[in-house]
Amino acid sequence: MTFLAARTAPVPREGKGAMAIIGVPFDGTSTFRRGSRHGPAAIRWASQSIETYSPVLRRALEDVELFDAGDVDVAGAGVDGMRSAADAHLAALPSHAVPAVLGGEHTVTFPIVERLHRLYSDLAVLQLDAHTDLRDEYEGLAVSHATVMRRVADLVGSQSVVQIGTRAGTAGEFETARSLRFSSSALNMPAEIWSWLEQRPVYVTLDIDLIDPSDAPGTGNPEPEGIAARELLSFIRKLGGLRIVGFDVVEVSPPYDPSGRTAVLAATIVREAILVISARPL
Ligand SMILES: [Mn+2]
Repeated sequence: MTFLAARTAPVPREGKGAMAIIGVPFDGTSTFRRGSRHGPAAIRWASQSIETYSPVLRRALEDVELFDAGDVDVAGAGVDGMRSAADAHLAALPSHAVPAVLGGEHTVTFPIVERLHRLYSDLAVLQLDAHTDLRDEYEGLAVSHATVMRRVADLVGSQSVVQIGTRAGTAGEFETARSLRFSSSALNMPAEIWSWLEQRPVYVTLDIDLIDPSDAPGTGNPEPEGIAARELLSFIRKLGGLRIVGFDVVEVSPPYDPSGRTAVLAATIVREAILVISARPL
């Protein structure tokens, strides 16, 4: 099954403004409870239940060069295997295609950012997440769902990372967060952060646990006091002013939400993000 209205044909080598859905069904380092490897399939399935048209944005997915580039093959892979498989999957796409990545645990962000950082040396990363994900090491792993943003910051530079929605982490992580360009538990950014982001290519990584568990219970590590789904969607619709070169929605874990509403929300976020980003081709 493909994402709503997406074509299965290969992305044309020429052109611009194409978006490519990519699933990374990996949850190998999840510690508390696994299940996000089922995220890509659940989000694609849930997407069939929503409209292709956004009445707020007044655009439809049919207006977009949208392709579903399938899942990265991570069967039996550890973190290193996942990283090389994801990199190879991206390498097979034309560089003009904007990746729209469905996780999987948050670790899947790292190989995507690594590749985009090779294409855009001034890449900024906007993280929407309940957790800071800034540990230096976790359970013996340097690259895991709990360290992923530390590794991203090491790669692109702390001053190139903006995190919002973060409300859980260790004292040490919150200390590290002070070295980032911006870090806040709220979902608003000062004008100077917006204008800083407007001046460079941006990758957006969205951990669904940013959302309050009442709106998104299907995730591995739910955190109370979260952002409402409605608030997040209006934030996403404001991202049209940025030059977004890729994004992901990670940590949707279908086994913990028999209602399916977390996956429906994720599909809606992906639709709105695609419509906003594609309205402004790279
Ligand atoms: Mn996270």
